[in-house]
Amino acid sequence: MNPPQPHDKAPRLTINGAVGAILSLDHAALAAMPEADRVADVSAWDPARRGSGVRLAALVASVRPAPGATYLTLHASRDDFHASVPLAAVLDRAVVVTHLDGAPLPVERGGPFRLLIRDHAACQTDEVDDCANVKHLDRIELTPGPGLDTRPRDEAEHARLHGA
Ligand SMILES: Nc1nc2c(c(=O)[nH]1)N[C@H]1C(S)=C(S)[C@@H](COP(=O)(O)O)O[C@H]1N2
Ligand SMILES: [Mo]
Repeated sequence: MNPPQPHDKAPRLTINGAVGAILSLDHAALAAMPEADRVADVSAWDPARRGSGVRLAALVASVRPAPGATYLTLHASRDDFHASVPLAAVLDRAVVVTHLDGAPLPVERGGPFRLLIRDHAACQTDEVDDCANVKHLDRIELTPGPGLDTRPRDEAEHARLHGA
């Protein structure tokens, strides 16, 4: 891959949809969030994951969700992957992983931003499953009811996705 060109914009995480205020943050802004809103080591949540991040609840609170916003629709434009999960079910148990060893989370690790849900269900067993741990996350959309969801719906689709 070519090195980033000077005109490349720093990646941003946008939170929009049914909100009072749209938020768009780069790595520096996410790193500067209050200590209480950050998770210094996500391996405490999931031993298989590394890095630091921001509590989903803090990001959602900052945008002032509309009363009717009941779902979070997570968008990864990089590979056109999307998942929509009930807001109440994930709000207090998810973190957006933003950094690894002080640098932006690499793409190979699901960066530049990646959702991580604590105690998620196994793939395809629940609305809040491992498949909802969206990598290359660039937009979190608050939606009135379920939004776009391209998670694999059966074993064959799942195998195809992971084998790709
Ligand atoms: N952008 C993006 N995020 C994604 C996927 C994907 O294909 N694209 N696959 C999902 C699925 S089906 C699973 S099970 C987990 C796997 O995460 P891992 O590769 O870190 O184990 O990522 C989820 N997040
Ligand atoms: Mo999955």
